[in-house]
Amino acid sequence: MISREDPALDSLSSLVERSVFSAPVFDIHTHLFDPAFGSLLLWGIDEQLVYHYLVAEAFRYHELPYDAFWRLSTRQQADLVWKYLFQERSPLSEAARGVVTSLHRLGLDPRERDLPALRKWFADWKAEDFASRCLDLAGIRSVCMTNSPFDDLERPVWERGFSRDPRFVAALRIDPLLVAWPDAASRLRDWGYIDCSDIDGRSMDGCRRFLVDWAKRIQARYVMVSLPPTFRYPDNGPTSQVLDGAVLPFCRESGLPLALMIGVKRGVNPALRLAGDGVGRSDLSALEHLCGAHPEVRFCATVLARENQHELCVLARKYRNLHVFGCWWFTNVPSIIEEMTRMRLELLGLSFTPQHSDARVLDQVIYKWEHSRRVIARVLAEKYRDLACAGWRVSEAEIQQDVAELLGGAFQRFLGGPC
Ligand code: HDL
Ligand code: ZN
Repeated sequence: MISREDPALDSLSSLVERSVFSAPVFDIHTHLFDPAFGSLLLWGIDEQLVYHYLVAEAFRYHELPYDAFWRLSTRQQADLVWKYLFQERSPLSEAARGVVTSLHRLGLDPRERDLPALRKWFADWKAEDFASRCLDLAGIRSVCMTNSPFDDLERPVWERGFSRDPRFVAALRIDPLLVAWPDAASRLRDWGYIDCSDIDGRSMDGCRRFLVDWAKRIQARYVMVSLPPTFRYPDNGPTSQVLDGAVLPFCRESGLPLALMIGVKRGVNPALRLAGDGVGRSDLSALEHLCGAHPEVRFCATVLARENQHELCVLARKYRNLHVFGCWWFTNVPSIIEEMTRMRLELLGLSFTPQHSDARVLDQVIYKWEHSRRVIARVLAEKYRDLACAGWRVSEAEIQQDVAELLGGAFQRFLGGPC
């Protein structure tokens, strides 16, 4: 047995950090788009500054009425965020520090506080070149988009067709089907899939045809939905009915996993628009019932409340058709990433995916992965040290194999093959 202070372990942390920082990542959930989507792919300093995390934070420092802010141009909104979060005080929050990290890794010095000069630097880039630059700096080999047929800007691009950038894979996002059936039904009726919005055999057959068509069109890797803390399953409501009538049969027949993101309270402060969503503690018995009642369906899950994280890990130990992923949204901060990753390693070994970026702006992948890799490396080194003290020393090759599992390998296997 060796002690934690054994000098032989000194090199372990740097070896683990080197392995984590050099491993290519499969970023399994983002809001980025293939450059073929044009302006839907957000990038550059102004888009970074008007990221809804930063807009919400900046509102805490000014009295501008919400509507007055929203009437400003993107550039004017960015000027305000820059003033309140970067000029008048230190950018200490995770999202503000992220802007600093991304600019620094792109070779820019944000300390110059010269927003016009930053804007000029970004203006010289083309989107597809900048995409390659950001993915290279972030060490990303594959990005999973969030693709919703209900998005009126995105749908026409898919319907027109385009040659795909192989680095950008698709996930079929279906929230309206499960949380706003009446609205979804009227769209499905417009598109000729159903002729009546009652939830019955006919409409559910139409809904399954819609899922088959769109999963094929976008070559979806999985199906995804975000659900409120009040989500219950089974119950007599439309969510359970559409799950049982269409979504679960489709996932069973297609073999596509269903990714559930549970715990979001949409529109807690509607005046903040995209920044106005909140978090609630969920009853994970709904997930327990889903995994138990449908053993032939594969479920991925991430939950938004810190209080739900331990029971999610325990649930994953009960059901091998449940894959835990990411530190979603309000848990995507170093203090909670560290706590969650340590808990998951201790309860699930390497059978989970510790992180996804959830990036909305291309530049963000640089900071989101830099910050998360640092935390994951720190926790992993601690667990390898514990393992060494128990009498098991790992080789560099074994560390690299474990890290590849965590940064996309385990998820790819759960998906059923290469992404
Ligand atoms: O529903 C989701 O996919 C969330 O990630 C929301 O898009 C949220 O606004 C977000 O960007 N979180 O990081
Ligand atoms: Zn998201």
